[in-house]
Amino acid sequence: MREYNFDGIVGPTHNYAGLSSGNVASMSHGGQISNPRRAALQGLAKVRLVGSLGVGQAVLPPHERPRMSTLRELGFRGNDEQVLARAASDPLTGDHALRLCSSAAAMWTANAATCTPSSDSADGRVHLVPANLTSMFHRVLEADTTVRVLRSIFAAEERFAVHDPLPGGAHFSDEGAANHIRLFSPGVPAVHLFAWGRAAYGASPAGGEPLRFPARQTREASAALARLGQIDPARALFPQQHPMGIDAGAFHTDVVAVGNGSVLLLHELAFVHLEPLLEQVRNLLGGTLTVYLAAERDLPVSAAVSTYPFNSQLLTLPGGEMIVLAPLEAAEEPRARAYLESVTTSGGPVKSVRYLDLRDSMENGGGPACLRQRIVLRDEERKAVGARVFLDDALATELEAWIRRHYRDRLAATDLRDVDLWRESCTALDELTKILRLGAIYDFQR
Ligand code: SUG
Repeated sequence: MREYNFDGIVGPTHNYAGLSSGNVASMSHGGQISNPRRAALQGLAKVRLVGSLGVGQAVLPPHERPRMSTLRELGFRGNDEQVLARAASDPLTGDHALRLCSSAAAMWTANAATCTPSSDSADGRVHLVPANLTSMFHRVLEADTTVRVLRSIFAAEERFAVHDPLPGGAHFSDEGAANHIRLFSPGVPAVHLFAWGRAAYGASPAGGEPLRFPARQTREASAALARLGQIDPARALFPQQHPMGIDAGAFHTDVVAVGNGSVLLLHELAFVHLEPLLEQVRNLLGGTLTVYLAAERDLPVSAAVSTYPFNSQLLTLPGGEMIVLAPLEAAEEPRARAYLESVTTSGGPVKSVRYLDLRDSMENGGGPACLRQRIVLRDEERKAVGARVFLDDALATELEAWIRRHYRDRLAATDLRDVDLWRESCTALDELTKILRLGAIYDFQR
């Protein structure tokens, strides 16, 4: 069994549209000029680094944007050029629809799906539930393409189950693996934490509700994910995201917690009723749980939200020790840096930390952990994948050349209406599906 980090390639329309209420970085950078090429190269540099550490690495493609089919569904008519022009200047809503339909947010593949490894599912298959992302309209648009991408990659049905996204709109609002933590320790079956921020039915949750920002994931969605993954109910826990954490900008669990093996890094405002939860996890793991808990007085949650020390990749290296890949912003915040240093100098399994420049993704609220979907595969499962998505030097070189050939280095809000941007993106993505051997996954290819 090996963990593969499936990173989302940053799309050609990466831009700052200020779309995500409750995501402080997205809200504060709205309107800024973006540099899609630099953003994509930063992402690729991380992919290369993880691959060079001997950790499993793969990629997932961007989605087509602007999403022309959605603009047409919203009533913008005419040829491509006219649709874009009309969506950019609606008398009532201005360019909002165009901004919603142009987001490159599919790059944050932690939100693409929730995955259960075959070792943890009752039927012995790998289960993938593409996230419906119904909390944010610009992200709802990802689900159908994600289904096509995952069904193309994980096509062998005797080994992989790629489910439909959860039905039912807001009641089953699912944000994917950003709210899922899988912990394990040798000799005991894995434990799954499916976190959620609000209850769609019944009395309001014991831990209270956020007042300022929306809670995205519902308890009902989390319960469905555990069922679909066929996880032993005795090993699935459903902690509530702390409403004070959400109100401070921790819209996903992975903004304030990260786990790997039997190691958990988290902020005290990650979950409500934290002590009993950790006790339960420890018992389920046979006593072996190492927790690095950051207290609010040492590392305020606002600082964790603005610098993302927990939105790190906590990786096991081939030699068995662990490394933290954190964003550069966390190195620049003394309390975040001190926290991560305390983890690596504690004598525990985490031996080192590396800081990465992912600023262009960070400015939309996406750190190292957001950019990747963790998929654990057995050797024979990996071999059953026909697509060319697993990283090697040749693929990295081709992807870099592809980015340099097709991506712009400057994008303002007014560029989104440019029909040439749409055409360039289609040309690029069409080429990418050939590089990655994915077949026809985009509307414009069908
Ligand atoms: O859903 N940002 C994303 C960031 C997702 C981060 N993912 C995880 N934490 N796993 C979001 O809020 C901003 C787009 C904009 O404003 O242009 C955005 O969608």
